[in-house]
This record gives sequence, C-alpha cells and structure tokens, in this order.
Amino acid sequence: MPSAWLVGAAEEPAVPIPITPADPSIDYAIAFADNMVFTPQWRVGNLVRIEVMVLEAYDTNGDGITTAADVPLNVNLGYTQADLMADPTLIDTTWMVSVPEISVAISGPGFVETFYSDFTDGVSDADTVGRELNKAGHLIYGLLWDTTGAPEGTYKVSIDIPDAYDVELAIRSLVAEDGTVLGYEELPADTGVSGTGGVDQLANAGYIYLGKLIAKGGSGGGSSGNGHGRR
Ligand SMILES: [Ca+2]
Ligand SMILES: [Ca+2]
Repeated sequence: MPSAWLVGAAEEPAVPIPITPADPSIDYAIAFADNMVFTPQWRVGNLVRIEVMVLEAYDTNGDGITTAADVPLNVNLGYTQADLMADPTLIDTTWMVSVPEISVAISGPGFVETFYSDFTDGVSDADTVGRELNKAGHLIYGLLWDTTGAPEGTYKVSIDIPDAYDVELAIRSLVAEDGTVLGYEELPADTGVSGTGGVDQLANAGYIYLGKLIAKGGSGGGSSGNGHGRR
C-alpha cells in the first residue's frame, strides 16, 4: 500500500510545533491514512494504527464549493521531514494544520474508548494521541490502538478537533489503478460499512469505519479479510 505515512515518524522536534491559528474563512478536512481506509484489518499483534492529518480546505479551483478536489496532493509544499523538523514554523505555510487539541473516539459493539491530547501544555503521559512529523514530511496525529479484549465487529473512529477549525470534509487518498496516489477524495458516504464515513457537524469531527475487526488467526496482521481492497 502507498502509505508512506506509516514509516519513519520522528519524535517532536526540538523547537515546538506552533499551533496553526484557526481561519474562520476556510474549512478543514480530516484525512485518514490508507491503512484505515483500504485494509480490512491492519494490525501488528493486537495493535491497530490510527493515523490522520488535519488539512486546510478551501475553494482553489473556482467552482464555488470546497471539495476534496481542492486539496493538493502535495500538502506539505515539498518540505521534507528534515526541513520541518529544523523549522516547524514552516508548517503554517502548508496545507497541514497543527491543532491545539485532538480527541479520538473509537466505538464498536458494546465498546467505547477515547484518546486525547492537549498540545499546548507540552507532552506528558496525559497525552494519548501522538503528533509526529513522518518520513513523508507529513504532520500526523495517531496512536496504536490495543484491540486486546475488543469484541469482533466494525469500529467507528471519530476525530474531533476544536470547533474553531470547522471540519467539512472527511477524505482519503485518491489512488489510480496502478497504485499511484493522485490526490484526495471524500470518503464514500456513511453506510456503516468499512471504509465509509463522513463529518459529524455537531461534534465537529470527521469519522470513518475501520475494516472489520476479526478474531486473530495464525497468519499475522493484515492478511485476512477481503472486500475493501483497492484491487
Ligand atoms: Ca472547489
Ligand atoms: Ca499535553
């Protein structure tokens, strides 16, 4: 899978990542990592990677509406991980958004678990959502969800950011037949099945349904299930 997001994430840079001021004149998108979208069950051991970006979204192609087509593939403007680590203030010039706090709610059959981080008061054990600059130069938020004890079923993952950052889009990579990542597209509308999702206006959250969590077999993480792959 073309998910460069998954590898090479770095710790917080020496210089703190500044919070991106909320702009009331634009919208914001929650971009879900491919492993959350395309793979029925992506996990190592019992750990499922939850990973998103928060992106700016506004009408760039002049059609009067803000859609995923307005968000460029190159959301980091070509800055590398090293560039951004050396000068995190560059993030403010990109499409990537550094939010002051974020909440991740995971809900499924008889199960709810919530993770939260406040990035304005430093990093402590109270912060259970990570914030990293990955190898692709993406500012990502994520965590490893330990599914030990979680019942089988389809889980909803909801990413809630402060209301000042008006979430209007839940998006994923737009991938060509040959695997080339072309840009972004909206998640298929919520039907409650894996890979679909949308925006919860009341919560100001973007959400997605993960691939169905099934009992672990002997074949290792990510190898089982079907029906939601790209090919
Ligand atoms: Ca547009
Ligand atoms: Ca904190």
